[in-house]
Amino acid sequence: MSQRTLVLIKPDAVRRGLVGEILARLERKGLRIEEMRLRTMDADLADAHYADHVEKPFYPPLKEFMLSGPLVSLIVSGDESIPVIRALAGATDGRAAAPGTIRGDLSLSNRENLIHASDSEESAEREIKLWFG
Ligand code: FUP
Repeated sequence: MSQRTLVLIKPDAVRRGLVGEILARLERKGLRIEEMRLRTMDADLADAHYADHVEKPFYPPLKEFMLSGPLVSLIVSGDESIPVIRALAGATDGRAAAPGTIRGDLSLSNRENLIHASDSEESAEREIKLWFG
């Protein structure tokens, strides 16, 4: 079943010149880029995007990181794209993520972990609305 999902290529990836590498992995998998935009997040969007995390102790430094520079927001579609991209991204903590995944190959951090991808159909719908209206 084809699904649409929200992907963010985070500020660390933009700074490190890894946008092309990450896009290439999504494209080579056979996923389709429907929308793509370079932008810098603002505080209100961060609070809305991370509504589940705003009360957590790691949120202030996470917010600072997410606002620290431009990121690439995308709508990506494809068969089962939500679980497929979560698998390509790997575990949250780059130090623990499996080799072969984006985070496992390219991140050594639990915060600066290069990519966000919606974790369910409900969050994909909510996040696509937030980022693309
Ligand atoms: P994920 O779904 O893998 O992106 O991870 P979560 O939704 O659990 O967390 C969202 C973001 O919060 C992560 F991408 C990175 C950040 N985070 C931290 O900075 N510290 C933590 O201990 C956990 C998550």
